[in-house]
Amino acid sequence: MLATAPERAGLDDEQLRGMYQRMLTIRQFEDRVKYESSAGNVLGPTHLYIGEEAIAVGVCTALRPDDYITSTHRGHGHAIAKGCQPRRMMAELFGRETGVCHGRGGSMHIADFSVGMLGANAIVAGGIPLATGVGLAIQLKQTDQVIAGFFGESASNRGPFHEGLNMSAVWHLPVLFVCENNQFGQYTYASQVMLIENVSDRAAAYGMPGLTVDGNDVLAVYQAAREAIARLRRGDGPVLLECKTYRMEGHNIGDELYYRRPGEQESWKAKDPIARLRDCLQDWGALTAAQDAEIIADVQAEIEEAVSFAAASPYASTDTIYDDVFSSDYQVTP
Ligand SMILES: Cc1ncc(C[n+]2csc(CCOP(=O)(O)OP(=O)(O)O)c2C)c(N)n1
Repeated sequence: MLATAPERAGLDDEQLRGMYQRMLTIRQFEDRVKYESSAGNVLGPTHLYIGEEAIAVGVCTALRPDDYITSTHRGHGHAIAKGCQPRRMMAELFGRETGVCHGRGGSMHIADFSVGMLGANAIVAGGIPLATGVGLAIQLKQTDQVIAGFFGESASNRGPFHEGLNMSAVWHLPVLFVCENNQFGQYTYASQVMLIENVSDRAAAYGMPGLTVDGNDVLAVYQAAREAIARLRRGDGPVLLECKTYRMEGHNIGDELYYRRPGEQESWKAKDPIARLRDCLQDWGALTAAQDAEIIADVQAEIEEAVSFAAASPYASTDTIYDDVFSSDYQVTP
């Protein structure tokens, strides 16, 4: 069942505007990545998060700075929501030395341990066992940190999902499993490859709570995540949170979307998570027209600066290309 959040979810005006700004930052970052990719400046395959911003921001707002996340091939939004700098991410996508992984990782391997972003992952469901392992590490260290592991609904059809959830449940690990159900697995409708409507139903098989929320409602996501995280910090074990949304773009940049049903994208545009939050904030008197214009201008300036920074940065030198890729003990024979 879709859960809904009570108005404002206990957040003050500034916190609500902060969520709005982070969602806009993700949207503008992604719009610009699409443009820069067509201009030939972004290296490697790239998957956009447009339309799914409420999930990353809702969950990460409920986390503490010292908590962790794992991510997916569609990970730019998770990274920004957890605190990665857009300029260092853009530089990473441009393959530059100033990138968050010194230009060696690219879009699908962004990681920034300084903010608890433990890594995007090109292997579908690859982040799930990692999140489980981090949950075990937290438990052994006896801190009250938690980890949120993001993944798509198609990942829940793979073995690591089932192993990760079972092990986490048995050991009561502090892992929030966040399923982003955007209704597609690459070029296939999820409904063609799974016969259940809600991925959250799978939680029952492992004896953990499962919940489905409207993934285009940032406050519903935030509230569900906050309650789940409180449970994790008490040591009561993991939760599976499914957020229903829609992938507004193709699977990757360049996907021509020949398989998408006509009219579908347009109907989801009416549920755009950013416009929806903005309308609510305006209704509640939490966002004046002047504040909105200022936030939009700030975000635009930040993304513009990120591109300038990336474009002006040097590519990694071939002399150091293996640095930060292999351990210093590992001998690479050219
Ligand atoms: C183990 C594995 N199998 C297949 C692929 C190819 N692949 C990349 S993304 C993707 C679909 C993933 O769908 P989902 O998990 O729902 O995430 P979404 O792309 O919708 O965010 C597939 C099949 C892969 N990267 N890894």
